Amino acid sequence: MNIQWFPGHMTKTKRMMAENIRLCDCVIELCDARCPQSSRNPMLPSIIGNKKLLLVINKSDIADPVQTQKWIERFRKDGVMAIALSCNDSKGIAKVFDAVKELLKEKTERDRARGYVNKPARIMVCGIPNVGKSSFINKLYGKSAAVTGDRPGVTRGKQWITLKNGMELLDTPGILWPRFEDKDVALKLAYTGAIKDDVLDVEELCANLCSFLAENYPDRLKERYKVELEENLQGFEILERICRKRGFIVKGGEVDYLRGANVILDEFRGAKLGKITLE
Ligand SMILES: Nc1nc2c(ncn2[C@@H]2O[C@H](COP(=O)(O)OP(=O)(O)O)[C@@H](O)[C@H]2O)c(=O)[nH]1
Ligand SMILES: [Mg+2]
Repeated sequence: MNIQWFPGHMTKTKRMMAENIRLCDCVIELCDARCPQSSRNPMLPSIIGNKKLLLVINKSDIADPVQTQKWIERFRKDGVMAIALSCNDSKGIAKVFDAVKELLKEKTERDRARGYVNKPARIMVCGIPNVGKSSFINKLYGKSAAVTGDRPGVTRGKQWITLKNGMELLDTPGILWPRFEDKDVALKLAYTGAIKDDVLDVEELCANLCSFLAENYPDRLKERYKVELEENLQGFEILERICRKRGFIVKGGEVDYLRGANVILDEFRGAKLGKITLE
């Protein structure tokens, strides 16, 4: 989470990732179901080249299911195989393996025709910070994964883990930098916690989130914070109302916006406001 992404770092990451991807048959990119587009790194397709890509829309347990389904269809229309997953759910991993098999079907057949039977599919996982890479890898390992150790041609220190179904997984994920060139994207990433909010004005961030919620999920705000939301209420006004309702007042009767903002952001990230999608 503390990685500072500067251009030199990005170039290095890109090169290392390209080296690793060359060793794989399939790249699994994780994105956040609450903002599937904003949580992707647009550079990835260019370094994947002709390797197969599976997009796993993670954290679907805390995103709006209707929107998640729409995103899956949208990605598929764009030629990207996408599936929804939650690492907090005990099920779902079979879907991932089925999708990988489907993606690699032609390659498997080609290998077989050339006499390579049961050549293990090699997978690597990548995604921006906090998207769930470690959780996902643990889920892929399941209960009985074996470390297969270094292999010829593999960058020193790289380890392949043989999964229960025989597929091989690179044990370290590719950490992609988040997109922050676009303010709208940066805001969504900050709401979800993918960008640390100490680089942003927390009160302004929360006021923006309040505006979004008032427009798209007003009932959630009303229900959670027991506030009235008449039309055209500005983000800061909503934040103020919530603060007053919760008694976040400092000496002298001033509204403690910062405290309110931290609480609302925490509650949003913890899905206390229900399953919400930001785009
Ligand atoms: N609700 C929910 N939280 C998840 C899911 N996957 C991961 N997380 C949480 O997201 C945070 C970041 O996960 P982590 O695996 O460390 O992400 P990484 O930085 O990409 O390795 C942790 O608090 C996880 O518990 C998921 O499917 N649903
Ligand atoms: Mg991690």
